[in-house]
Amino acid sequence: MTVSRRGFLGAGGLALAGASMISGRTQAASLPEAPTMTEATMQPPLYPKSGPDYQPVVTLNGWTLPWRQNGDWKEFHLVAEPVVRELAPGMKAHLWGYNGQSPGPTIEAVEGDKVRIFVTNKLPENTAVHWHGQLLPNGMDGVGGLTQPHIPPGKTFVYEFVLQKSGTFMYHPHSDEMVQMAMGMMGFFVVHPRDPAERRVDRDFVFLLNAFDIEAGSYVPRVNEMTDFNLWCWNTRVFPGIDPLVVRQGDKVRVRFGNLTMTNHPIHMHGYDFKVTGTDGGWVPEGAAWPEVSIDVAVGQMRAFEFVADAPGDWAIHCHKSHHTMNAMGHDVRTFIGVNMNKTAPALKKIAPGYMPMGGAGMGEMGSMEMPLPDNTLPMMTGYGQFGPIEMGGMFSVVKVRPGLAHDDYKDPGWYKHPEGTVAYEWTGEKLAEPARGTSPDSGVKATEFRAVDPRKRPVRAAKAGGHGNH
Ligand SMILES: [Cu+2]
Repeated sequence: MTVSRRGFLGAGGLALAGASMISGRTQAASLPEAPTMTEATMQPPLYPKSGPDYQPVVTLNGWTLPWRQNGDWKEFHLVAEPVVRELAPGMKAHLWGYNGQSPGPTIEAVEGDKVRIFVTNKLPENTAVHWHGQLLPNGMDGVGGLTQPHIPPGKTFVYEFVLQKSGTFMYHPHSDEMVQMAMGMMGFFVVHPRDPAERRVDRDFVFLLNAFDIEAGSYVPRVNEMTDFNLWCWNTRVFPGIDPLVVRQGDKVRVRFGNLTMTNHPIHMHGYDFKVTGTDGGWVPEGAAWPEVSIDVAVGQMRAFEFVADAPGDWAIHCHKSHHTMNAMGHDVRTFIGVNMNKTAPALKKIAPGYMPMGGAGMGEMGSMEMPLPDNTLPMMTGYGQFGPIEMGGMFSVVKVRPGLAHDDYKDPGWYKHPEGTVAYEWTGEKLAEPARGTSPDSGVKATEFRAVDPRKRPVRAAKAGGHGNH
């Protein structure tokens, strides 16, 4: 794990604090260290060294926040601060986050734990942290102005509460919330059951859905945007920058996600049906878990689903809103499908030198196109698989199910080697007859031009040809 130490106290100080058995606030006199992460790559799961056993989660392109045990209390230290986050190779964003990254580190603990979370504010404005979904004393709920004073720049506040139940939670600011969430401030919070056998899985993946509006060539999101975002992210990453979900064949797998964007996302996984087993309100009773292949997650909600990974392969997992599997795209581009661009291009080139005709046969060609881009932006769709460009961006990744992996091996295993005879293939046998619908019998117009014909003129021509009035 690449964790650099901020050095709030040395190793000696840590041992001294750990040995102290004084309970309550006086113990908080010494701050626990606040580790920071400098990389956007997935870090290995953090196995518990004491207390009840559990299968730790892995955070896509993220990490779990180390803690210290201090008497009865599990102590964490979050630092709210400006960060630089790589969204995918080729683009970095200047955001706000926690402990070096956006989103912040995942907090993991166990049902019944007493947690003490220090929050240091290194932002240029007030902040506060809300523990989304947790049952806690009102004054620990983190709503600046309502349940506590805002945390001013440079100050550290302490949150203390007992984890009432296991499940899937988030944390995010409740202080200048619109700006601070648009700047990337959020994190995952997982509470494991006290009984290690309860709801046990072999792999447990977590990520947050977030969205940014960053103009091509710039670094800072436009925080006032409400609908027209151009970067649809999982954990502040876009495809092909999102980690694959690497799974050992036969494993029981859980995927949990929370939605902190301004719209809903139907998350769809290929190759499997799965059971929806959790919401932010808690676990779905086992007999009531329902089957899906897509599960919509509304704004502010979380969902968890589970499946047994019995089918090996490279299975796509993505948001089913097709605009959300695109990177920075202009939404004011006109549709040219069916237009014969060879006819219009010469005229357009006269007024716009360098104009490139495209879109007449769809936009898939953009997946393989290498065009000069401004600094610090990403192609609209990109990412290559073993058979060519995948033509995706944004909220897209791959569940890679492989036999024989070690139980804690999350390394990308490369592309799936398909057994012979199991890949869709080109028909090379007898040539098929051309379908009769290829031309219009009345006009003689070629199929490629057909839809570009002015429809107002067609009845006239049809009448001249006679007979076929019934198209
Ligand atoms: Cu979506």
